[in-house]
Amino acid sequence: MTSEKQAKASHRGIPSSNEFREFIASGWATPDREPTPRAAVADHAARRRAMLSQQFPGERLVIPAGGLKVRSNDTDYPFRPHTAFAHLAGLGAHTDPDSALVLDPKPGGGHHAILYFRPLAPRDSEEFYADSRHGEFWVGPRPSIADRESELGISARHIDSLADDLAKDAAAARMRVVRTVDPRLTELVDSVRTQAGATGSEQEREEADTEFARHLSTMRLIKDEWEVGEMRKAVAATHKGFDAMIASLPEAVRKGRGERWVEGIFGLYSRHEGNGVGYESICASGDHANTIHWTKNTGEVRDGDLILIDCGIEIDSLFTADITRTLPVTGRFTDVQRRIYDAVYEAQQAGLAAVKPGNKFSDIHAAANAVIARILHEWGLLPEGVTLEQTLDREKGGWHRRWMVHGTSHHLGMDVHDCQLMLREKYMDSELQPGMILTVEPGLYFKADDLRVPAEFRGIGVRIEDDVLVTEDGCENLSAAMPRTSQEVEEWMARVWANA
Ligand SMILES: [Mn+2]
Repeated sequence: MTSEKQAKASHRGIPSSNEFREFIASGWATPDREPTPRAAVADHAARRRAMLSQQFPGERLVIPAGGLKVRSNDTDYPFRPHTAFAHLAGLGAHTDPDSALVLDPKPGGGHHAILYFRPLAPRDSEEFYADSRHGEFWVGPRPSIADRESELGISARHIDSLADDLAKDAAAARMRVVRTVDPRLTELVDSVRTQAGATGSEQEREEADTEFARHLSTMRLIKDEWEVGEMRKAVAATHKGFDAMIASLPEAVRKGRGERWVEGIFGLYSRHEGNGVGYESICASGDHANTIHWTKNTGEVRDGDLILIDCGIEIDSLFTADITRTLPVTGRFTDVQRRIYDAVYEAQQAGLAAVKPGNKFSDIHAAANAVIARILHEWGLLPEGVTLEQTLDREKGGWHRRWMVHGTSHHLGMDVHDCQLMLREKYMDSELQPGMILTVEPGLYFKADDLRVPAEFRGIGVRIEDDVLVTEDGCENLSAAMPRTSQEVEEWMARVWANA
């Protein structure tokens, strides 16, 4: 509802005489704008809101988009709306900061959806020319109330009326807010509830809010047809970015600080194809691949290295891919690199085979891990005397996890770690259902200073990650067009370089 306050700069002067204000407000052509067409996502968002409405009958639900966060002085971080807001409003990257969606209970049941936001200020306002954070002269136009209403098919109101609207009949309706998004709006809801004499303690009300946030997160578990389509676009864009990174590898080697060069190439594609990167890109060459989330990307890319690249493009609807490929910088795996790569590939195949309705989410990890454990056992890396059965024992085993400390899968969608607020037991023990989208990403990590592995293994890290859709009878690998076997990867790289 309100962005973070920026420090005031006192050295800037804008004329403020009445003569100037009249002058700058006049002499502009009348805007000749068509009403914003209804968005393709509008019907899907309406269905999501109807589902939410059924779960919280009679309650007033407040879902903030969030506001601008100060980076330093008078500069802000790029704005990205809260995912629950984007999902339920049907807005994406073009959301205005300080927006909020309210589901207001109707007397006869159901809810009335209202988008609160800061519409475009008229040209005779001071905001137009003097507000460097919101003014049209500074940051460009915003939609009008009518624009948003026609785009989304819901009511829209000025954000300044939110406080009064929330206070109206506040005693009659229980109210919930997603607490973590907009501190000032949370504060407002808290004070309205207290003044209205809401039942329960403050702590109980906060717990009810937390449960609400969890419900919103869980709602995104099954993707509708439109969402699956968006995921396909995100994956296709990410594929293009990978092609470009492969093309850039020789230059990355030559230039030095090659990890940043590769990261930058992907960043270019992410901004051109979509809204940006879905998460900080991991461009990890050589031993850096053994840092699971290596996002510093300060290293060299050297001939003879494997470079592990884990990145995804977030498209304008905010759906993101999350794909990892591990590539030999020269275009050819060495024998030992191939051996380790093929082991991870085999584990990934086992994980993919476990993605089908009826199986549990945790079965994917179990299947991939069984392969990892078996191969590490065959390679003689488990401690002397530890059997395969022992290491696979959930309570007392786990030696093989030294070389793969992360999980194999997570849900994916508008957040790279989608549905993150689900309770852990529910997340892990849930049965896979058609419409879920998740990653399958086993890895093996042999750090340069790992004295428990043969010297030739040290400094090699491999992860392979794909994005899969659970179908009626198994799964569809949405990123199947991106080569995965060691031989296909080599052919892919040769093809990209031949066309470069
Ligand atoms: Mn991932």
